[in-house]
Amino acid sequence: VRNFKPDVIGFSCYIWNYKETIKFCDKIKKINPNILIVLGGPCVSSLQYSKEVLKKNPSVDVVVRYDGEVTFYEIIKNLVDSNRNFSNILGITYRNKNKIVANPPRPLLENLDEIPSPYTSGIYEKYILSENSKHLTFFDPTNFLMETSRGCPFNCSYCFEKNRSSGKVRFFSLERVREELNYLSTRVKTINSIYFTDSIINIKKQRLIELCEMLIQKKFRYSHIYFEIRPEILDSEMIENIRKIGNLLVECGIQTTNKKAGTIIHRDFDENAITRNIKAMQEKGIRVVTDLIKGLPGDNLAGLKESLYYNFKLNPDLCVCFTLQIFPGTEIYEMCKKYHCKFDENNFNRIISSDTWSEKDLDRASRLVKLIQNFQYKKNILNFILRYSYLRLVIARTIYNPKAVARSFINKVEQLIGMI
Ligand code: B12
Ligand code: SF4
Repeated sequence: VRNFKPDVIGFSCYIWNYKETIKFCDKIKKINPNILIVLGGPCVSSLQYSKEVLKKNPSVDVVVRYDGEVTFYEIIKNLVDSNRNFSNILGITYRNKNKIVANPPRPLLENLDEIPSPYTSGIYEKYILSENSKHLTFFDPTNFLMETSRGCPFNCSYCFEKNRSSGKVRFFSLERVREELNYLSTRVKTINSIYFTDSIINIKKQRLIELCEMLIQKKFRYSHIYFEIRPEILDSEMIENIRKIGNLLVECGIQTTNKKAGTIIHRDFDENAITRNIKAMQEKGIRVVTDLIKGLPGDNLAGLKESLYYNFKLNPDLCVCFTLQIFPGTEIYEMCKKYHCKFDENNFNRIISSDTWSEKDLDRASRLVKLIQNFQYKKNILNFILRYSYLRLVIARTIYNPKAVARSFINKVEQLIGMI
């Protein structure tokens, strides 16, 4: 900040970096109070919370709510043209002298292709792949994020998607996705992984099939590909196309098998469809990770044990059981009073107790989950690494990028030692 002397600094806020970000903002303002500090990201995007963020943190000047590209551009343009008059910029909450002002929401950008691609526009190359970016030591430039859609038609009460897009899913055109993948396959030397950020990649069957065809290209056969999927809405044709990718890891949200909790979070457990489709993927050798949430309102220790037992029977490559986090701007945040949910603001908003969960039970649940996950990890790691597709991947990566392979091997050994 002292050397570069910026006029504006923007931060992306997620639940995992929000508190640290605020500390940064305070330090920046001490160095130069004239720097405009803009926050964006899911953690600060809800209307109500954006006001609270500004009220509690005098070092923050503007909060951008939800989609940021056009809004951030307008803020910068406005700074250049009219010197901090933000009254006409939609989708922001900001400080105007001593008042906190929330402008009306910005209508959703319908044509996502209007957003310049970070890859094909050359931005990625300029700032991340170039020699000038060597100082970004925290950043592994062999891992890539790809976004082919935004939004989700479901409305799980713990998730912020509903407020962001009111159930609407918007898509980048497949031509653009193809161009981005072409860019990666021709311009980037090592692609360790591609993580698709789409909330539900299988929301449209034909698109998924076309995407799979793009990924079957030779260049991506040596990279890890990650999809987030709703297993209930898969079918055999989708599964067959996913299989062809070969080195794919599919993450399936199950969250809970408990009926009461499922109703509260608007996520009914469709046992037949989930079991059928996960089994079908496993039979075809697709690696599956299932997700559960512990601490949901309506659920309890006995309910969680049933969810874990169901997952155990499914025998996925990994079952991850997260602790419920209560995000501002979600329905569950509003429901806290009704279900007496207490959460810890100093521990990433993790649930502490509720009507159906005592602190003791949550603690027992955490210990149980740790035990099961350790056991499962040790049991499955051998199956996992002996799989043909994985061995092929490791051999190819060792030839292409021996340093990266050595680094990830050391990480894995450290993890294993930590678990023992
Ligand atoms: C990829 C991803 C991950 C990856 C991260 C990889 C990486 N290198 O970033 C992994 C798998 C590691 C991950 C893990 C977790 N994740 Co995650 N993840 C995502 C996912 C699927 C995509 C994020 C993304 O890049 N989206 C695309 C970009 C373009 O969208 P965006 O980030 O929202 O940004 C837009 C706006 O918010 C805004 N904006 C963002 N920043 C800024 C900054 C400025 C200045 C401005 C003006 C605007 C702006 O403009 C952007 C463009 O419109 C999202 C869900 C989703 N579909 O977005 C969840 C999501 C971000 N994850 C979430 C969570 C909860 C987690 C976990 C905590 C889960 C858990 N319980 O353990 C972990 C914690 C990770 C950690 N570090 O501790 C939540 C965060 C909720 C919150 N309130 O913060 C999300 C939103 C999922 C959800 N629906 O609830 N995650
Ligand atoms: S949790 Fe997944 S399925 Fe549910 S609303 Fe969020 S993105 Fe959609």
